[in-house]
Amino acid sequence: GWLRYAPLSSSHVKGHVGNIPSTIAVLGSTKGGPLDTAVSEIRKGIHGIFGRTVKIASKKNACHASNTIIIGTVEAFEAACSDFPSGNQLKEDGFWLSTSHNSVKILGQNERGALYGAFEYLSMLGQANFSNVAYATNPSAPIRWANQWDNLNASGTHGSIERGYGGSSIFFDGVGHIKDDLSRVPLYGRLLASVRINGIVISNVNADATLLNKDNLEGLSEIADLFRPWGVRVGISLNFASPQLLGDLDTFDPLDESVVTWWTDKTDEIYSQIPDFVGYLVKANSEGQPGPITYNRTLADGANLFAKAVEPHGGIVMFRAFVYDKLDWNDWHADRANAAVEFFGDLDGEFDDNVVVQIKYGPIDFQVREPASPLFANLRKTSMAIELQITQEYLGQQCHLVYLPPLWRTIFDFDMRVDGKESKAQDIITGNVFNRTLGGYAGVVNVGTNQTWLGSHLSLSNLYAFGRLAWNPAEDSVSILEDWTRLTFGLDDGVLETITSMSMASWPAYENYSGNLGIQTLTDILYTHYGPNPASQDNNGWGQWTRANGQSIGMDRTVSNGTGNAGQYPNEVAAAYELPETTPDNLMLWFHHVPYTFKLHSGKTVIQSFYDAHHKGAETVQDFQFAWAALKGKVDKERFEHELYRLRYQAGHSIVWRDAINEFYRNLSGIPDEAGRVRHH
Ligand code: GCW
Repeated sequence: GWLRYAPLSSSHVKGHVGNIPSTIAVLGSTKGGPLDTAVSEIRKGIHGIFGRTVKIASKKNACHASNTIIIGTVEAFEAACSDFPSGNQLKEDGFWLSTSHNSVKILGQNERGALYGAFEYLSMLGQANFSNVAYATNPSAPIRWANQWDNLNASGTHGSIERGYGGSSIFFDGVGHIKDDLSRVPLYGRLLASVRINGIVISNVNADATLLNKDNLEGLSEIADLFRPWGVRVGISLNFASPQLLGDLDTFDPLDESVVTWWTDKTDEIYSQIPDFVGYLVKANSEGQPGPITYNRTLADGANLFAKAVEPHGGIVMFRAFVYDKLDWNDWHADRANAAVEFFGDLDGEFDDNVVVQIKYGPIDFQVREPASPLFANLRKTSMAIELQITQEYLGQQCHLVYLPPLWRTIFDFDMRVDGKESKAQDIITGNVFNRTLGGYAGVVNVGTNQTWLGSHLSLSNLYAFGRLAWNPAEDSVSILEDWTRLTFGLDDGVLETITSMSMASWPAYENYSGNLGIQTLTDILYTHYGPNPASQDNNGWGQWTRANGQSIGMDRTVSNGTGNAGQYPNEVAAAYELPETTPDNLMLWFHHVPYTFKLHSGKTVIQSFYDAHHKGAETVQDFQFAWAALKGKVDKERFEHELYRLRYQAGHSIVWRDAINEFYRNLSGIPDEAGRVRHH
């Protein structure tokens, strides 16, 4: 990954090596916690980058030692040394970093913060950044979690990780147990900690009740022990019907006394083994999963059941808003995009304080372009987290390079105009708009046993960027990428330039060759979620409809004539999405059903825009393989060849996409490409 600590060339370090402190003084506990990890990481990093050994200074002289890195918690610093006024600026997990004249101070609000500060310092050194800095930094929100969709049993889609494209699970053996060999776990913890992720849910939201059996809870506790030194707390997904599936109850009604007792006991059992267990993630009444609605109870009743069980232990319940029913395709007014607000809108204020509603970024399902979920603007008295997908489920499954932060930015930056005031989605998620103290980010990740972690080296920039954005959602996509590139591939300008420009071009290109104008990805949605299959969207109950016929295309989500979805947004946004005139081209077919000959703001017709975009997208990625090939000798052979293979594949597959989509709509509409590029059979 990006934690290579590769040696820097002498030209980069010239005149600076002497300024790297030769000792490290540790303030605070050193009992195998994150602070200990921070110290060994710094020693490892400086040794790797500069070939120098950093000695541990005695505690006695710590406060006044020169040529020293002082690391610890603010509390320990104040106890041992002196008041630290800047300590007041720190929130949970925050840190202070100062580097000047041979002296470095890394002070965390807690041990985890100190570890984050250590990684930040190493990130500077790894990029040959020797500048003097002095600043405090804090997370935008307390919840910064990875969600793995790992299965205990190798069922479901793609082996033992649902939507896994980087090998099988590092946690489960595929036949119902936790693995004996957990050696990848601390390495994953290290990656997560380095980008300040503080929690991980290790099991699939399509949950298996047997994770709660005695053996597996013991294994879970081993996993928690391996993540703990990295400041990563462990949680699990729950199967709502566990009291019946695993226990011997004949009900899982959340209001039934025996069910409440079952969950309370089970939760106490977990906490007796894992005192810092972070909490539960729940997918209920969605895609065949059991839930409270089975017993005519509300989703809030369901969430609060678990919230009460974890509350005495300080745990959190992440309750997913991805709840929808299959719909009648013949009903013009039916709309899956309405489901989240329909299911959750009326429950605002009904959730316990330690419940966080976890909302996918858009109203459907991780598509290449979606408007922000309207639910963000509809819950004022409920804590919320955004669910992003690092896993490239609909986005090329890690076989295509698609750098995702520019997509995420469209959501973060979107101003929902709640009560007619600025209310960007990113400020809602952090809790700032509605004054919530909990909130944050869940990133679906499919790290597996593959040596590259995700199946492709370049996909890792998305995991790195997720952490960076969860800390500060206002960060710029390019600067995150540049840091990642230098840490991953070194400081060569050509490498930096190539990877940056390719990555930044990749999501727009993927949108262009898969599905533009807000029509969704047009991938196969019935089986693989991979490759083009525009016909699969319609004529079924899944509600990812395009409503394409011979004359027209798009979902009519207007209030006046359609599904009413535009009306779920606050007034100003609703008014804009209600009319084609004020809807941006990139969401035109998301909100409007129009003829293929409809003229967009760009001046092009819908159909011509399809043709042009698909050619342009495929053309863009043809260049990637050549740009990468030009880096021969600048990237080690193994990674060079691995990526070259991937990018060549992507070039070919983009042409498959281009022709499949363009031919499909040319056949359907009977309108030829003005540029005459479409093949005629
Ligand atoms: O996007 C769909 C995926 C399912 C997934 C579901 C969800 C875990 O295709 O594989 O199930 O969303 O997010 O719950």
